[in-house]
Amino acid sequence: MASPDGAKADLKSTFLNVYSVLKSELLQDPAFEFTDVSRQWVQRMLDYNVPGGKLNRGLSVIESYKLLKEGKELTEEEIFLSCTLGWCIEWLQAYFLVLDDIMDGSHTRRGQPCWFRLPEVGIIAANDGILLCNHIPRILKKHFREEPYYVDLLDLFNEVEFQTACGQMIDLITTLEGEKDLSKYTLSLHRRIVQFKTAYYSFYLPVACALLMAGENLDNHIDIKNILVEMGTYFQVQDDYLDCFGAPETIGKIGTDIEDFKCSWLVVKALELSNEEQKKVLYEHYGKPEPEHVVKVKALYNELNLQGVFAEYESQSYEKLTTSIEAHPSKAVQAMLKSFLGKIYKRQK
Ligand code: DMA
Ligand code: MG
Ligand code: MG
Ligand code: MG
Repeated sequence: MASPDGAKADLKSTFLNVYSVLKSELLQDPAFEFTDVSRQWVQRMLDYNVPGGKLNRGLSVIESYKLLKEGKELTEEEIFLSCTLGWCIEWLQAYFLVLDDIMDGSHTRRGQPCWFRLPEVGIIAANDGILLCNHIPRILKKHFREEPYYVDLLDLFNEVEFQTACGQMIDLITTLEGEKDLSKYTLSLHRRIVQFKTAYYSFYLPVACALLMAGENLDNHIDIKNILVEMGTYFQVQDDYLDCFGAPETIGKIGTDIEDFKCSWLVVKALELSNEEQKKVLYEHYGKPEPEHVVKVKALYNELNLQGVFAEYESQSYEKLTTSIEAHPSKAVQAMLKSFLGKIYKRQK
């Protein structure tokens, strides 16, 4: 019998093979007359932005579908279709990240320069983002048009895209010059931002895809959705934490939240725990691009022991999530949600 690690590697290589298939279909798309130059551009843009991440979101569609099928052997067709939906989520992620990096003024992503930072790309990256987004309905049309759940799938992607864009909007407009007011940075604002910008597309979407493939009606699974949104919130708190305390070599990106005046979980906690003196430090130095200001903010985070506060939050979230998962009536659903949680608990990247 193959070892669990071997099975994992197999799944990943199957998944990557499906990427090559989807990519070549898009590069032969009859709706556009590709020239060699334009085909090469798209090919390079896809290879640079789509497959280089952890692939957790994409892989979890297949894993979730398997667990929902309670160990029944999947057909070739089912494997291909679940991988394809996994890639649609990775495409969606690539689309949001290409644009997010422009808007956040980031420098690196997945251990390489952000796409828009390449001198020959620059602002063309904005249109590449649009292309990535447009690829999704093309992939869905090609492979799912005949499926009974096609309309629900399109609707799901549309809804989740809209929610994510709204989350990005509130993430960005809270940082506007003239609005720079730390007193509005509360846990409830933070929750709203991260629920919309991260939780729906990163956690709910993969499982919702698996549920649709399994013939389920999503309206009957609001309880699963609620747990996944909680998990996604915890995941984005980790992202906020790693932005400051993670190792750039490990997370593949250099944090910009302090410079960008982001409503990060860290600044919200810092505000909660600060005395008047410490609050002054935050008001003076948060959201300024120069390193001397960033250093001051980081020193305050250490003084307030935010690493310890985060560790406490992390174990509490894990316990709470485990309790809600175990309250779910279906063992298959429990297994699926637990595998999801296990993947992100105490992640370093
Ligand atoms: C990212 O939030 C959210 C989306 C939808 C891309 P973020 O800017 O904190 O992400 P990152 O830290 O990866 O730039
Ligand atoms: Mg960002
Ligand atoms: Mg952002
Ligand atoms: Mg971040």
